[in-house]
Amino acid sequence: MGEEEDLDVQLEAQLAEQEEFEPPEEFVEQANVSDPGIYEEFEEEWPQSWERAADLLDWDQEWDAVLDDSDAPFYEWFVDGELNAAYNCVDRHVESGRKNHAAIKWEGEAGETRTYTYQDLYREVNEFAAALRELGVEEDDVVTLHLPMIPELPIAMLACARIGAPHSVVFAGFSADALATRMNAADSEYLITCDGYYRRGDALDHIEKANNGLAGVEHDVEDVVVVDRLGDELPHQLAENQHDYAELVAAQEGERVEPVSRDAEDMLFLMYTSGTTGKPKGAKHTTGGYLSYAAWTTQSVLDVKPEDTYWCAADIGWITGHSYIVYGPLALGSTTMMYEGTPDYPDKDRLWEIVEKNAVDIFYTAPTAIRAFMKWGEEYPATRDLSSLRLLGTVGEPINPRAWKWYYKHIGNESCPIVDTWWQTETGGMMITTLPGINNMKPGSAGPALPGIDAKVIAPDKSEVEPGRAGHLTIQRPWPGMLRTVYKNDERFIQEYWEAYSNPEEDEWVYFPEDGAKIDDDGYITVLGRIDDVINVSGHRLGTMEIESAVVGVEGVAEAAVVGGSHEVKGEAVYVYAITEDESGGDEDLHDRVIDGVEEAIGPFARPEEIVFTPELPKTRSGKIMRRLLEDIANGNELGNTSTLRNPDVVEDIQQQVRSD
Ligand code: 6R9
Repeated sequence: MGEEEDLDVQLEAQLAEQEEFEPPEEFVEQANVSDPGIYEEFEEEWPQSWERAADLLDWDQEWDAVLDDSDAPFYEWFVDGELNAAYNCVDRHVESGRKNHAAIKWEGEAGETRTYTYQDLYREVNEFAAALRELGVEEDDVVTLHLPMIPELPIAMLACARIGAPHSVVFAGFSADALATRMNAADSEYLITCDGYYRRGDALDHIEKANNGLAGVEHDVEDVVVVDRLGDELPHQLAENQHDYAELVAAQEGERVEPVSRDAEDMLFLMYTSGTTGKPKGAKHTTGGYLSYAAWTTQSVLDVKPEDTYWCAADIGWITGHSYIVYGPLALGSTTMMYEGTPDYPDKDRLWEIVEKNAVDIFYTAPTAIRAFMKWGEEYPATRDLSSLRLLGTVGEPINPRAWKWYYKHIGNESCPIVDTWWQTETGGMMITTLPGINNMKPGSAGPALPGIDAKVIAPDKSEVEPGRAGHLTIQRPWPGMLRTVYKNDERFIQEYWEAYSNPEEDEWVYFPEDGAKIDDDGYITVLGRIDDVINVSGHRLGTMEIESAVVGVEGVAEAAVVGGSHEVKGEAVYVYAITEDESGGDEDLHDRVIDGVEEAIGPFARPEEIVFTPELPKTRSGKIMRRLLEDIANGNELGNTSTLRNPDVVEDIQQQVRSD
């Protein structure tokens, strides 16, 4: 072994053992936030301290009060303030002399590129806003966007924001049924979709899905706008109320639409997310609080500066893309990257090629992607020049220390801090993470709560748990980016998020995110995962109840239980245990129909990893399915005591089936 190699092995061993990492000095020197006093400042001035976030925006009307908590937990932020989100993300950068700065840099899957300067964005957002108005979209009408990662998606979001019409973006991978469910829940009468898009070189039909979805919408749909992504590759006939996006925009050439002044508390968008029951919840986010919070966390945590090329490799169809591809970076006037395709097409160095080509400064992705990169091998990033990178981030699920260190070394060249950011659809933006210019990093632990955020790990009796012990994560104070309610369901809002740990008589309100966590002596929080019936597959949040109802809907299935089993790359994978109606034990045909059923009800990303047909499900004496036990089976864990079961014999049978697959 050569000397150099020797050294490498030594360094590797050192890295494997190291539990704490300091941010590099060069990073700290240039960081947007590097004064540790910020934590104290936020405490001393709270809630006034949040003006710091709101001050990042231009307001048409200054707020009268930072926080109104008189009707908690229905908090209001920046009371009576007025602003427009599109103005803040587009116009003001044009007005301040940065109109030729790139706003969106888009890479198509097949290598085509498009760059929108702030001026280009201004033009198209105005023209599409004018088109929406002409179609009849009014302020407060919910517009559904079912689009993949093409520039028309953020443009449509901003056009909606400009005219004060809340958008509800439905991830393009969601099925026709899932689209219909969300349009029904939001009473949405407008849909923006596209003919299709590319995935690994194949043209996928999307408009068929839209049409099938529309068939399931219970109210009249006024208009559908169709972006022509595939041109001649997918010829299709538009129905009478369907319009071609490009034609609509062309017809409005040169039109300008005055941005509507929205109350700070007016809804900016709805984002449906999975919960404990089968019905997705519409998280309602506001214009003032949400946008302030997205801008502030983009600046303080992601360290984004106006001259940066910043890339969040998520999909805009999820909250991460809303806050950290669209609203945060554009509010700050930076360049935000968008990539249409998959990370391994045409080859496994695709993302690193994009970083190299665009000299990306900041890169933000999910642990599931990092685990896939690890599996593919370090040779893929090694062939590319990644020296433009300054900061790395992760989001969506816990990151194991090994993956963290791989990311640190092979992507960040041991010179980029990593922010492991814990947050949720409901929180609007990041809540628990290190500030990269201040805190040391501990692989596997997200970090302390952000300034102004009061996170505690507590036991069922509401007492704080000792450091190192597992408990429930709670947030003990409101914050500007929080959801305001579950759309059209205030009761569910209280039930899901506040009931568990609040004390309404004393007017004490505690937010419960339904995650388990532990805290260490330095106040660093390690998030352990969901404690409700939600599983996290490749960073996608899925309700097991939603999947169960899809499985039970398949002809021939009598009963089903769905749990998450751990998976090397996906984090968790979907395990289905199903009882067949005729006790036949299920065959290949039924197996395939269960897969189809799940893909139809939710989408291909929810596809079961394993389907086990069983004559019985393990149940307690009171008749409850023992999900824990099914989880242990999926994970190949030792099973504890099964004697409390009504039917202990069934366990071995199920276990054997899982093992033999
Ligand atoms: C932003 C987003 C939220 C759930 C959340 C938690 C998990 C997110 C995490 C994390 C550990 C992190 N989660 N970030 N767990 N460490 N850094 O992902 O929103 O799709 O609503 O999922 O994801 O379980 O409760 P969402």
